[in-house]
Amino acid sequence: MKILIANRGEVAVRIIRACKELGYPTVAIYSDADRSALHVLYSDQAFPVGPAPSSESYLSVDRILAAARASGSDAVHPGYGFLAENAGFADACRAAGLVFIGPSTDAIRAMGSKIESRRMMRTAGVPIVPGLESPIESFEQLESCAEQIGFPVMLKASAGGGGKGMRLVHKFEDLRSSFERVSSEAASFFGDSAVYVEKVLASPRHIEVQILGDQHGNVIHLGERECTLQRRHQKVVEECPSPVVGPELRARLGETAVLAARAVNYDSVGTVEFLMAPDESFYFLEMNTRLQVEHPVTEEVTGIDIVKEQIRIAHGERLGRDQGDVTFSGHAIECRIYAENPFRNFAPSPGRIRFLTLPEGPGVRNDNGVYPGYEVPIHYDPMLSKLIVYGASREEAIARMRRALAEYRIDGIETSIPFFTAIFENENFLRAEFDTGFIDRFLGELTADVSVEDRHTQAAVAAAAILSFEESQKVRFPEERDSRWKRAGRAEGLTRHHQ
Ligand code: MV4
Repeated sequence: MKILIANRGEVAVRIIRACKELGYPTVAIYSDADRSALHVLYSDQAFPVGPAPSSESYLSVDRILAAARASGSDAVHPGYGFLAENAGFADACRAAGLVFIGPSTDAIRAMGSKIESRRMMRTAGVPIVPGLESPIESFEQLESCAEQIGFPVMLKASAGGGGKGMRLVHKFEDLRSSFERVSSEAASFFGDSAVYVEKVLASPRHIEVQILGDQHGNVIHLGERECTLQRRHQKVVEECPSPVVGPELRARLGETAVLAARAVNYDSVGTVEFLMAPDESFYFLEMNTRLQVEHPVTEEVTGIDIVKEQIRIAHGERLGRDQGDVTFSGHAIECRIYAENPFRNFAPSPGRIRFLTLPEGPGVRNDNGVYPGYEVPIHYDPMLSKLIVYGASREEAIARMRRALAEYRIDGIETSIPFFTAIFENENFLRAEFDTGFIDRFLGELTADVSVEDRHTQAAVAAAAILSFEESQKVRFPEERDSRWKRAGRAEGLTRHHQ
């Protein structure tokens, strides 16, 4: 069973590892910018699929299918991003006689429409955020809905997701312009102008449940992940379990997610996202019909290899376990390490990695996609690697993450590591007191929120902190550490000793 991985970077490496352990040969694809990427090095075969821009390579269905044909592949794993939730790609793979390692095309389609999925979920008995269940047909309809719900309201594009095509409306006067804006953005970005309105949840958390389903009607859950810490709708830190979810709430979240998955005959690895209010009420947000970036934290706590399960399920195997066999032990945390400069408003920082040593030791896992000497291309998402730690408790995991972040040495490009170092010192984070607004407030506090006379002190302290951080990260090559004289002396000593 030869598997083509239609992706790049750390996720391609992760999938190759699972295939190797299952005994399946792997085929990588690569763009012109990725000839020397790690996933190409680790695969058994590699096929070029076009120039650097992803629209001409990693998003080219025809070129990927041609590579699958040329390599004699039997199956395609889409990873995440790129074509992972593209129903047309799943169909095209299956039409070409390939196993698509993902759910049915119907499930992908149903979950691609927020309005459609809300209706399905309500019918299945899954709680949804109160609001419309059909596209807004006129401004008058929106007016009366918004009055009924009460301000603020949220306008969302049906084809949106992950924070795209969404608008918070605080007052009646802004309703019309916001509606027009979201509708036209939805039409131009997603080719679907359908928009609906819902109630705004105050201070929510983002809690998601990992699902496993097979082609024989079995569905189980692997517990929740805490993904509340996000910056511009990009997750920053993920934890398993959520520090605010106990066994009883976990069981209810899990059962609800299984209900959601069953409603679309879900037959793969997937994730049901919920918004959770401070009173622990939770509402269906969306379902991701793919493997997710943050899957490793669930793997660490359940001991289940989610990628291997996904491959087995796609080949028609039954889930090897039922809900009672799933146990949770300890605590895992993930940091997404990006090639971006947190001191320059997170600007991308592509370039050559001159030096790299990854943290190691007890409870540390790197799902890494780069190596020293590698040039980080400007063309793709700048995530380099994921640092995952495991501990018996949240406290141990946090201590381990601090230790691992301090061990991380990377030179040549800027990374988000100093940002994480600061988060793991924040009192509110340590007490697990945060909502979706945490990161913005935290970044604000780092810069503003100081009286004028304090600013100069603050600036000096920040400058000192940055300098000291950079000093600690400074790379010393082994050659530079001791002089030629010392080494020559040692060699001489050794020679003498052996004489
Ligand atoms: C919301 C919300 C509050 N109320 N919907 C943002 C991403 C998209 N998947 C849904 N999002 C939100 N929808 C209602 N009715 C707040 C957010 C939200 C958010 C959600 C999860 C994680 C981070 C977030 C940051 C800002 C807003």
